[in-house]
Amino acid sequence: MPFTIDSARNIFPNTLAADTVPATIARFTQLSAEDQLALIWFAYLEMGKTITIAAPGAANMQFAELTLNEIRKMGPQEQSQVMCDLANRSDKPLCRTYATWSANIKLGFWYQLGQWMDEGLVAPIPEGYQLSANAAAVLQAIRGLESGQQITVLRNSVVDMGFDTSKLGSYTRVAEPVTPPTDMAKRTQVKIEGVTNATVLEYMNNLNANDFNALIELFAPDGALQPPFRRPIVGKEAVLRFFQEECQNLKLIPERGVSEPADEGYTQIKVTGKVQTPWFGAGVGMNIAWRFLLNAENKIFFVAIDLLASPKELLNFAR
Ligand code: 45D
Repeated sequence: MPFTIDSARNIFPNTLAADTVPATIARFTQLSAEDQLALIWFAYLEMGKTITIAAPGAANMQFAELTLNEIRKMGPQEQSQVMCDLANRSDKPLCRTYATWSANIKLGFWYQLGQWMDEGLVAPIPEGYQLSANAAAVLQAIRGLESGQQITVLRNSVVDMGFDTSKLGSYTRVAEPVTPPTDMAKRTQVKIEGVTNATVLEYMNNLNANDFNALIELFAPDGALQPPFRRPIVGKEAVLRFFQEECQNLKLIPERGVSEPADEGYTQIKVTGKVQTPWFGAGVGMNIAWRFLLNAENKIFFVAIDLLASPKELLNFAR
């Protein structure tokens, strides 16, 4: 039977993803806006003791600057209101602007607000703020996660704020500029124990070099990529845009894998290893699986990227 995107999603079904992440986000979303903001603040403070977040680059911040300066000029009550509006996904002009931003611009925006809250330039979380019992339980759940899962919860909560993009109608997406790929001479080559497939190796090397134009040529025209906890992104055009908007300066450190024949001359390959985000560098290594399905022409028909439930999963190649 020929593969469909839907059937491809089930290759290597024994792969255990960190489902605690979407479960925690779902509980978080149920909380009041005040609780959400206070909870992130407390989680962020605690995590800051062990991991350091990198300051976003200027290229990243220029798009949020007008909005940030607007907020800085407001009185404290108005500032708190804006932050609650974002958490409430309200239909307000500022929440609509926020919704047009890429994930990295949203993160940079909150990074700056966090600095200003710390410095007293933006209304802080009131001292002695008491979390509700539910919010305290969610914070406790976040404490129990490994750092790669914690930063994913934080990232997803930020990305979900603001007005609902699906209700925006047509709009212009705002993303940081795409930087040129790494010079050929300076590129690194990955080695994967158990995997010699050229497409998989080039996938890793091109992504590490920010060479998205070469990377996208590894995909079949109707190929798809499924990021952690998201629906597949289908078709070369959409996948390329995703790479340009959300995948600059990642560091992929694949370790090992297995390669097996599948139906219709396809090949399925599972690779596990670590990924670092530019936000935390080597400070946080996320445990990741890539599940590739390559067509008979050795093009990527489907690849899923999973955040793994535990380091133990790095060695799970059962089908
Ligand atoms: O509300 O092969 C305050 C793909 C309090 C591509 C705050 C990939 C109030 C293909 C503290 C101010 C991308 C899929 C808020 C591979 C408040 C591929 C601020 C995988 C919000 C491998 C909070 C890549 C702040 C992966 C500032 C898995 C929070 C990448 C900041 C994962 C949080 C990247 C930040 C992750 C989180 C990055 C910066 C998880 C960043 C997380």
